[in-house]
Amino acid sequence: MAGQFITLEGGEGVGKTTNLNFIQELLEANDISVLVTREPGGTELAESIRQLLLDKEQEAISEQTELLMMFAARAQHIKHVIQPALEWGTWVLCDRFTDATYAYQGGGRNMDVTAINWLENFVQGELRPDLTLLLDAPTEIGIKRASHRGELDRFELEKMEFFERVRHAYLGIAEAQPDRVKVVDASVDLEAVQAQIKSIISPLLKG
Ligand code: T5A
Repeated sequence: MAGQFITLEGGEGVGKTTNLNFIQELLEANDISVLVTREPGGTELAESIRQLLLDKEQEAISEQTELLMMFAARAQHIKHVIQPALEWGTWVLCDRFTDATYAYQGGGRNMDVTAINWLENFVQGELRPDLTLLLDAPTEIGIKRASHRGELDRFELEKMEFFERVRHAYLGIAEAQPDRVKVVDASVDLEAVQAQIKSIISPLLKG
């Protein structure tokens, strides 16, 4: 049986990485083999692209370049990591995927969504996540949490309005695709966030 493809999404610092570990433990406790990965990244080449994308010290990256770099990294990641794992029956838990492109490049940067849609079909074929957890919190909360971790990257230096557009775009995706995208209130304490996540994941474990 093919593995399930689960993605975690949300604005900066909402707690994706923290909760990814929690979900991994939940699945492994149920004898499910899980591969944890992230975007942009997940292969050596894609991680190099990630470094370029997050680096704030280099020449300015145009919006088109940024979009193509996201999908170049994704193409590599799908071909060499995600697809083989799913075919093998391993579940894939991914920190961000194409919803992030719709939210950041589409929402944040106001890029044409038809271009993103074309690239999604070109790079992914029919591959889409089976389940997406959208960790949602007011923008200020996420930025505050992220800034406690140290130096900010190229995206984290964007203005507040940018992150508001990102959040709005994410919530729009969740509204349009309620079967796939489940919204988790990430503004509450970690224990309460994880209780919500557990109630979403548990039915999958029974299946
Ligand atoms: N990007 C990515 C695009 O523009 N387009 C794309 O297509 C893709 C795939 C990648 C950047 O690339 C952009 C988006 C991003 O800007 P990233 O590292 O994936 O960067 O994204 P970040 O949001 O920067 O990831 P972070 O690691 O910063 O945030 P997380 O993972 O959401 O947050 P986490 O778990 O590290 O938690 C942050 C802090 O908050 C605490 C944690 O302990 C930690 O200290 N915390 C809580 N505190 C209180 N209550 C809770 N409920 C808490 N949950 C976590």
